[in-house]
Amino acid sequence: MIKKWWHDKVAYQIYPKSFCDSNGDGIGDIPGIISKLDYLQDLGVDIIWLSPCYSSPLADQGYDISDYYNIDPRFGTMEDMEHLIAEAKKRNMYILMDLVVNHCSNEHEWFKKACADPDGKYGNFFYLRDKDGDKLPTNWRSYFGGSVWEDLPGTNKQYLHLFHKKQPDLNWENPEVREEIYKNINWWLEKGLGGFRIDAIINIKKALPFRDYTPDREDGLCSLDNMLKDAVGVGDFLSEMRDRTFKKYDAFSVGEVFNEKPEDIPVFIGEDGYFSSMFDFSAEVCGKSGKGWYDAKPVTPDEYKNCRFDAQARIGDTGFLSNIIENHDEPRGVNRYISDEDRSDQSKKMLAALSFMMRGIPFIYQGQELGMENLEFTSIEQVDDIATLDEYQVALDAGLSPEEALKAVAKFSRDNARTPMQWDNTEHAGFTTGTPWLNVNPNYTRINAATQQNDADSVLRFYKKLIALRKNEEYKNTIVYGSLEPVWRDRHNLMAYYRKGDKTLLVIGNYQKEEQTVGLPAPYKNVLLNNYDDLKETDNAIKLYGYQVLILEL
Ligand code: TEU
Ligand code: CA
Repeated sequence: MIKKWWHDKVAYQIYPKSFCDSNGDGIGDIPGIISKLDYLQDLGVDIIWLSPCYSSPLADQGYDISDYYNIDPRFGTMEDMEHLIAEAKKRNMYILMDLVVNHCSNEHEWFKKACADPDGKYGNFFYLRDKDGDKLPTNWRSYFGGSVWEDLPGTNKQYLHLFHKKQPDLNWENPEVREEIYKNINWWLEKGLGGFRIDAIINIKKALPFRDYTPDREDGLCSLDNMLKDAVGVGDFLSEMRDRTFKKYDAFSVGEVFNEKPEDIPVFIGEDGYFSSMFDFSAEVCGKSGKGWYDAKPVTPDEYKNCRFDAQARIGDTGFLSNIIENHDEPRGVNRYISDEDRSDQSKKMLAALSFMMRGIPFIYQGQELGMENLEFTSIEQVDDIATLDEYQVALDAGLSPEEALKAVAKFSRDNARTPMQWDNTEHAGFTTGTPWLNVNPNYTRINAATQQNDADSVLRFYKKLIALRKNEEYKNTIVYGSLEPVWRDRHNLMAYYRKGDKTLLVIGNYQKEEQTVGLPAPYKNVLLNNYDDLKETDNAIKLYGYQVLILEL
C-alpha cells in the first residue's frame, strides 16, 4: 500500500454554529474556532473538518449553499477563513471544508436565473420537468419528507430536490455544472485547504429516465433507495472530479457514502480510488427502519460488534475507512451504543477505545472527547432540525401519540449533537456570552472541557491517551497499517480484536456491566491502556470489570 500523508492522522469534526461564539450573537464562528486551535492541538488533532460555513440561508444549517465563494457573515469573513487556514498550518494542522454539491440553495444565483429563464442555460443546471396537472414526475419521497418535486416559482415547471425544497439538486449530467464545481474546489484548494468531506455524494447520479417505484407508505411515495439502486455510472463523475481536483493537490477527501455495493469499495477508496477514505456508517444504519425513526431498534453490543467487524472485513487492506461513533446527523454515540442505565465514564471510554483502535482514520465529533450526551427534549418546540420535525410527523401519522412521537424522535434527533460545545461550567457552558441559538445541555456543569482537563480520570484525558498511543513511534505503524482480526467473535457482550503489524496488540472491551473472564492466548508484555486503575489476573486469564477496556501488547 502506498503511504499517504493522511493515513496516520487524527481528525476532528467541527460544527461551526455550535463550537465557539466569539462575538456574543449566540452563533459559533470562525474567530471562535481559531481561539480553540490550541485546545485541539493539545488534544492531538491533525485534521479539522468544518461543517459548511459558506453563504447560506441556513435552511439546513449551511448544507444549502447560496454562494460557494463566500463565507456566511454569521460565521465570519473570508479573511477569517484564510486566517484559520494559516493558523492551522502553523500548528501542522489541515482544514477540510464540506463539499456540498449534490444540491445548492434555492437562493443561489443559478437557481434564481433558472426561475427567470427555465429554458435557458441555468434551467439545465437543475432537474426541471413540465407540470402535468396534479401528476408528479415521480413518486419519490424526499429525505426530509414529502415529494421530491416542487413548483419552480413563476414558471409552469417543477424542480427536483432529494433533500429539502430549499435544496434543489444540481444536474451533474450537464458538463457546465461539473466545470463550475471543479473550478470552485480548485479555488479553495489553492487557498491551502487540506481537502474536503464530501456530502451526500451518492445522490449525484440519478437513474434516468425517471420512473415511479412501488409506494412503501400511506403517502403513496417511495424511498429514494429504489432510484439509487438503479442509478449506474456515479463513478464516471467521481473519477473525473478526482482527476480534475483532489489528485492534483494530493488533497484528502472523505466521502459520505451510504448504500455502497461490495464491488464499489476498491474503486471508491482503493489505490487511486475516487476518495481517500469514506465513513464507516455500519453501526449508524443498524436497526434503522424504512418506516421512520419511530420504528428503529436499539443496537445491542453484539450487533455493534458485528457491524463494525463486518465493515472492517469488507475493506480489509483495500483502503482506509474513517471511523466515527457520531456526527452532526446522529445522536451522541454514548447514547446510541450504550444503554441508559450503563452510561458512565467507564463505558464511554470503552466505546472510545474500541472504535478508535480499529483500522482507519479516527474522526472525533466535537464534544465526543468529553463524552457529551443527548439532550432531553420536553417539547417539539425545542427542536430546530428539519429532519426531526419531519420524523415527528411521520410518527404521528403512524398513530403514535404526541408524547410517544416526541420520545421516539428525541432519540435520533440531529439536534442532539448540535447543542453548543461545553467548554466550562460558566453560564451557557462558555460557548457564548449571548443567548445560544440552540439550548445548551444542562449537564454542562458536570460535562465540560475545563473540568475534564484537570481530572486525570476524565473522558477527555482518556481520549488524549488514545491519540498519544496512535502517535507513539513504537506502536504507530501497527495501529495505522496493521491488520485487524476479531478474537472470540462469538462471545456475548465482548468485543475484542488483534491489531497485527510489527507488534501484536490485543484490544478487549467487556461490553456489559457484569464482569467476565477471558483467557489470554499469550502472555502480555505491556498494558498500553486500561480504563480502570488495575487489572484482575489469574494465571493467563483476566477477569474484566464491567465495561473495562484494555489495550495489551502481546
Ligand atoms: O447528509 C446526507 C444524508 O444522506 C443523511 O442526511 C441521510 O439522508 C440521513 O441520515 C438518512 O438517515 C448530509 C449532511 O450530513 C446533512 O447534514 C445534510 O442535511 C444533508 O447531507 C443534505 O445536505
Ligand atoms: Ca458569533
